[in-house]
Amino acid sequence: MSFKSLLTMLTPAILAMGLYSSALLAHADHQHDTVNEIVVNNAQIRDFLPGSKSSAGYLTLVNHGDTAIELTKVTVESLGRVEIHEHQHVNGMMKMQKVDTLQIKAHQQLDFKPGGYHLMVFEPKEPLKIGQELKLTLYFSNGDRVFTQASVVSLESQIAEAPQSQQHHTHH
Ligand SMILES: [Cu+2]
Repeated sequence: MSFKSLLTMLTPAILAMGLYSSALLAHADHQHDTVNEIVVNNAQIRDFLPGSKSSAGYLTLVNHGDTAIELTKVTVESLGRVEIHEHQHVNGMMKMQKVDTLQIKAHQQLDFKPGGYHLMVFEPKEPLKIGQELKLTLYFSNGDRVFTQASVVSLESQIAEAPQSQQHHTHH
């Protein structure tokens, strides 16, 4: 039996379990909305460096649905503005640019990480604290919204947890 048909068989059970556990674990870190078949994990917001007007955020997004979805907006509690950015090589330089919508194909996993897609966050309403949990909301073009809790992390811990970082690509 293929993995996919197994998954199809199991999906109703998984959905039922998900609904049950999300009701029980309303405050769990990896809370997600199973109805949308979109799962968000490991959301992190890097603490602002002294004097810096922006910081970065990362997360993992999985579309378990059979159709593509489009992420159109992200908001984070206590932060005035959040943008979705991507990195691109332009004439041998890594540049980042804002993207308005981001498509996640059916059954695709998208990792927001250093050197790739990331969130840029601006305008903190008060200083962030390491370990603090902030409510993060993802908005999709079909009207769906998915909530998660993002942890505030230090730059040091974020570098330590991101060994696949491609940030230094421009230096060879
Ligand atoms: Cu950026």
